[in-house]
Amino acid sequence: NIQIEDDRTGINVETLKRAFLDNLFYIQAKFPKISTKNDYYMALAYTVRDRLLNRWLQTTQTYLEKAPRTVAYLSAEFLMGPHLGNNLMNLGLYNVVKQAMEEFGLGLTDLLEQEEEPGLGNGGLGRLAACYIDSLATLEIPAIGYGIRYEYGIFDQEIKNGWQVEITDKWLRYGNPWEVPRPEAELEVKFGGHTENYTDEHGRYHVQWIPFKVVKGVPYDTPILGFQTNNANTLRLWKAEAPESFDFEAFNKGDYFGSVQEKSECENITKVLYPNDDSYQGKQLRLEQQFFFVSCSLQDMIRMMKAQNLTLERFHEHFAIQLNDTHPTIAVAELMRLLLDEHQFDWDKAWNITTKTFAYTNHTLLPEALERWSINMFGSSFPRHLQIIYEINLRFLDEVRIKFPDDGNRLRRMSIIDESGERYIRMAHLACVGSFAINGVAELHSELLKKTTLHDFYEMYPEKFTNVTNGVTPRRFMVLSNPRLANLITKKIGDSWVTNLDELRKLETFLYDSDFCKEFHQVKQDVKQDLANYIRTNYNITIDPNSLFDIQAKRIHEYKRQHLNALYIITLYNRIKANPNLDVTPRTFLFGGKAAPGYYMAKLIIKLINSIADVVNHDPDMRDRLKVIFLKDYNVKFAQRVYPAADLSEQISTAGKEASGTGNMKFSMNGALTIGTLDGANIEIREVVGEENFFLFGLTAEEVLQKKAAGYNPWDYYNSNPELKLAIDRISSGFFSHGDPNLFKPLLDSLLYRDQYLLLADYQSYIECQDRVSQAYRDREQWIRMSILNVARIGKFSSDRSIRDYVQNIWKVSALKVEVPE
Ligand code: 26Q
Repeated sequence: NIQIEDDRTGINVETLKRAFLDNLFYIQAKFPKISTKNDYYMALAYTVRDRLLNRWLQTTQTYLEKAPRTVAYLSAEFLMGPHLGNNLMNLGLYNVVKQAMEEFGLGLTDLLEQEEEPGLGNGGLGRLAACYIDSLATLEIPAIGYGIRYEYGIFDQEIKNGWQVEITDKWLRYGNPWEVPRPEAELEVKFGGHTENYTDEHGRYHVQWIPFKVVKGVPYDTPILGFQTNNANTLRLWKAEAPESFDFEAFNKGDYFGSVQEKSECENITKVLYPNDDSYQGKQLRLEQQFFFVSCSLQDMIRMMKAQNLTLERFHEHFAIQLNDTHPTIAVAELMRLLLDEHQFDWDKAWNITTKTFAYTNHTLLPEALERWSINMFGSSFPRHLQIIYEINLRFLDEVRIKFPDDGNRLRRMSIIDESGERYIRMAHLACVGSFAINGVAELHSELLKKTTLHDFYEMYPEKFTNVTNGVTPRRFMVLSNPRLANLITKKIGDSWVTNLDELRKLETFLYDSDFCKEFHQVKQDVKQDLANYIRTNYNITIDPNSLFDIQAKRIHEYKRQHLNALYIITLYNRIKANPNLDVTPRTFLFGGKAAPGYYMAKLIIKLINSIADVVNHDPDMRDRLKVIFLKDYNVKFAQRVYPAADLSEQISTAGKEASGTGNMKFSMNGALTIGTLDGANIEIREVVGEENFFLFGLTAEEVLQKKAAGYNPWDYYNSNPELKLAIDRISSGFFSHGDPNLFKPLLDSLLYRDQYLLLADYQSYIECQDRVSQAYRDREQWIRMSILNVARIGKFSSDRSIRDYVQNIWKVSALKVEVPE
């Protein structure tokens, strides 16, 4: 007795099966017999998409009609991860779809594996944007994510002979069922050229920008479902295309190749994501990417207000625009230009609107990561914006002079234009001047911003500064990625923790419930077994699920100190070689992460880890007590396998360098204990989980500065610490490089002659701490209790809390519940 329902919306098993076959036939154009796994994935993706469209369109409609205050999250990166599983979970369809697929003999996990994730980001900053739009939708807050639809996302990483090799990420190869192109909503973006002045019929003076070229921006929309709500917000990503209006054929008569070339130059703008993370390069194309998506997004917002019959005088009341780092900061100048030149506002009115619209999040203190654009380059692409920025700067410096008279050095330091040599625009300064709020991403980071990088701006505008500690979504990083743990938790405390993560505290009641502890331990063992199986299948290496899984997964960077971890591995290796019967706690060291393709030292660190792995994994003296594996192509999809399986989370950056970190939160949420420095959000994690449940080591941020000021000499540590010396000598002897003493020389020279990130200073503290970890792991019952307490007390680090902080302290927006008629 099957219920007849609409094939596009029905959610019982029979209807889902019918809809699936229907999509396989009508969209993939395949019979089951000749279908590939990917055909099945696509058919299922469309089946799920059909079932979210009504929520999405109702949400769009409701927002349009009610015109609520809306958050626009501007980010050059959105590192979304796979959509299918997330959407199934949010719709509450996971189990019924799993059953439907099983009745076809298809495994849902197999189909989920097929999805090629949109890797439209580098790491922390891009993934944060993805967590935030998840929480915005779940909290039913009207919001739009604006970004770039890169044709090629972050490169795929392969490892050849121990070295990283980059492969183009062709994520759109098989089509993207989650996006909807909206060519009817295209916009135009100008580049280059010059400006002209004119006076209108009222005698008013105006400036007009005559561009050298015009590029079309086409929006591609992706629905972002909230967790079990009707609200489905939009992620709107812009693709650059050549405009037809610009008649290349006619313009370049006889020059067919020339005209095709100009077209493809337009499309280059959104061709590829820049793969640098925390180090900036002054490339013109990158600047053009930033302006392109910013201009499209601002024009889009203005258009929406027009469609709602709202006056632009109220732009700042209708939109709160968050700048995800300085990457979209040219928005300050572009909104001014739109208001001044295209909507005839006077300066003061335009500036009032602009500075009530923007809020700026800073993600880094590293000076080499602060964006600055050479005046010549900037002016050649954006002549009008350069004028506007000069004017902003003149007026700003007048303000500084009033507040701090006779302080020429301060003026030079604070100027938006760096005039110390070749002239540059300092984007962080523009962001500070143009925004009403400025925040760091963890308490320490926000304090350091006020004390160091943005100190002058803090003295100028103390009221603008706040902190919003980062958070991550427990939907993707617990419920979806670790269903065993999620089910156990729900069995004990019900399921409301998923949207109210502080409720995990209730788990503390079961701390001495031995059945619960056993089950909790069993979950961890099962998940570790899963990862071990994966590694056996994909790497042909056997690892012991009873060993301590010690994981460092993040972008490779010297400040993150993957090579400090490597020095500990070598130390353990040396100890076992010296005494093969040593009673050591078996450990499996797992690494994952990409290096920026131009970052030589980071690539050498990958080679070092792989070289150590080669030796350690094949040395019979180790008797399988030590294994080292570098897991290739770490991305969101793979991260979801990794976090649940960790016993120990490595968060070992030099204090004061990691703004926040977010992997630290994801590991801890899944019951890993942290070995970490007092850096970024580690400090706050330790505060909430309790210092007895966190392995702390290393210098503090303050001590790091003192040590450097006092004339730090790494040789002192090398010469006085025999284990450290032995570890370093192992590398320099060529022991890990088939006798070649030169291979790792650049890395060792950097450690011994400079050691910018104080590995040698922190070495002893780190290995002592690691030895405490090994001891602690032997008392498994106590370890499990520490692990449970990490989960129970991690509620603060839900991105729902972060978004509530932004809403209350910065954006001042309200939720708007969407009704969906049956
Ligand atoms: C800038 C200009 C040109 C090319 C690339 C870039 C660029 C791109 C990405 C610069 C920086 C990034 C990414 C930075 C990043 O991911 N920072 C991390 O942000 C996380 C979220 O706040 C923090 O948790 C991390 O501590 C921080 O390193």
